[in-house]
Amino acid sequence: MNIENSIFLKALNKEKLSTPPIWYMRQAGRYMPEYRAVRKNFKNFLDMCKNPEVCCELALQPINAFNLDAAILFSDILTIPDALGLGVKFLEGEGPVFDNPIKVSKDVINLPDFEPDNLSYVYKAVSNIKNALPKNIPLIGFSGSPWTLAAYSIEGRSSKNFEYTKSFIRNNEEEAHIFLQKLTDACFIYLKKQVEAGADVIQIFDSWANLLSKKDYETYSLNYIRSLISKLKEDQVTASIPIILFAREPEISCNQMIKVQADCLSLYWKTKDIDLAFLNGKVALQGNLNPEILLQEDNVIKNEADRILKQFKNYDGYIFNLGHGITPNIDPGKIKLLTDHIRSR
Ligand code: 1CP
Repeated sequence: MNIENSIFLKALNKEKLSTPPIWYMRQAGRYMPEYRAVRKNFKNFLDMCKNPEVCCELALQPINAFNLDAAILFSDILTIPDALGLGVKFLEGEGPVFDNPIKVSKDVINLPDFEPDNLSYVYKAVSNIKNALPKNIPLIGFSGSPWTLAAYSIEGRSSKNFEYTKSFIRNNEEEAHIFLQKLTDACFIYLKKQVEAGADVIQIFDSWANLLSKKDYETYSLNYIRSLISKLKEDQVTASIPIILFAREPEISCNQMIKVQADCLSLYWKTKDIDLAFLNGKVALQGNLNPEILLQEDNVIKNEADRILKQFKNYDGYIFNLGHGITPNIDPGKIKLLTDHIRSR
């Protein structure tokens, strides 16, 4: 079996399949005992990401455990801000914390150029994972969206509402756009390097799409995603690579979202009123089981999976996934149950 037989790539190409391909956002991570056994050897999470052999082992853990239809690079979206000198650390129980966040407008002007070779540990992880994977399992490379990377970089940590970020963009519109453009250029070269190293598919995570009003979403996020995708589609190296876009609860509908020309939309679990008749043939869809369902009894999980399978049954190009990442409190046994159930339908 080689990569042409991949049902994941077929679905991304909008082919109808009797059983959907399956992978899970955050499929490698703290919910797996195998992951925790490796993680305990590193104090700072980003140090672990800087070790390509370890990243390879971690990316393969869920493939070996659940026989999934796609692997995802083991890394994090915050590698780019770290490479720009913002000093990203992941402290126990705190999430990401930046030593040198963007606090005032001149911090944007003083940023160094993005040096793609600062992230060669990521490209090495990609090539290691690609070499270790079965030939028919595609590898997903990824980046954050420019907006999501800007939000963490300005706030300096995670937050519920990112109030400082919102006031920064209101008060420093010009520098905000300079920063977003810089991040867009960095994401493009970073993703291109991942493809050169062996990534078969790209996913862009706009995890903080929900912070912005409809108008601001267009201005500060979607415009830059559109520009990133068009650069990838115009470059010889990346032109034929399918692009998946995940946006968490954006103010705009899927019908509007397809304007950015992603090949597949990864649906947040709360997404309502998906206009399947309009979208069919235009874009592949991925999603969107609520990860919290995985905390419930087996029958609840099976019923909810059946409801989703029925919803997308006649859709051309459907990938089963969650509507956001697996959380650390989920029992890996539930992932096995869900995967087996979908394949048995
Ligand atoms: O201490 C630990 O063990 C760290 C936990 C962890 C892991 C396993 C973090 C910190 N990142 C990751 C890996 C990761 N992150 C992957 C590869 C693993 C896989 O998917 O199998 C990917 C694709 C990401 C992407 C990522 N990082 C996103 C986008 C997806 C999403 O969930 O919306 C985001 C927002 C991040 C930031 C981040 N990194 C880590 C945490 C805890 C967070 C979220 C912080 C917050 O709540 O704002």
